[in-house]
Amino acid sequence: LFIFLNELSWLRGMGSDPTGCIISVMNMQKTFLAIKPKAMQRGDAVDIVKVLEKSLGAECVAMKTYTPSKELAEKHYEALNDKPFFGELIESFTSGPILGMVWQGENVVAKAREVMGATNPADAAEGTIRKLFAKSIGDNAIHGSDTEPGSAQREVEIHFPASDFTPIADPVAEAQKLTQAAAA
Ligand code: DAT
Ligand code: MG
Repeated sequence: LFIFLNELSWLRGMGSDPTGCIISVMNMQKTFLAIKPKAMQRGDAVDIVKVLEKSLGAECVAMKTYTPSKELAEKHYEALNDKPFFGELIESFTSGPILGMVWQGENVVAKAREVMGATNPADAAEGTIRKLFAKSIGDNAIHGSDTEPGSAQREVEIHFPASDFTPIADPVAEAQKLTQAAAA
């Protein structure tokens, strides 16, 4: 299998690096996820990261807390700037610290959307993060990149420019540490 994959990568002109080849064949992806300010304020960040770790089957490769600037929020939500709720959305996203994360794994963009649940928590399936932690469509606990091509990569670049992505051994402990520091 290994030799076959390596040949395939060569045929596609992707070079002969076996790791790069397997990653491309397996559809390895990164996605940007963020615990939103209101969920942070309710103290739900660590419990949400527990769900991600348990259900996503992926690795967290970057995590930080920060309060998004208006400029960052407007860039992040650029595609929605003609919506009637855009003002509220920006105000809410910039209202306090978020826990921004990059998760990496096989098909992780779509998997994260599944684990998050529907945008409106009234429509979210049982066991999803939004079913468990969201209060309303405007207070829906978590952001995750959508599956439009290029969307996740764009958001990773906006929120984590020039980062070297290294697996975090214990994302739950890291979230605990960061959220305590942000609250202090
Ligand atoms: P998602 O966050 O599931 O990707 P989206 O990209 O369509 O959903 O919208 C971004 C955020 O905007 C969403 O998480 C909450 C807010 N939002 C969406 N539709 C809304 C609405 N009808 N009223 C108020 N806020 C809304
Ligand atoms: Mg979206």
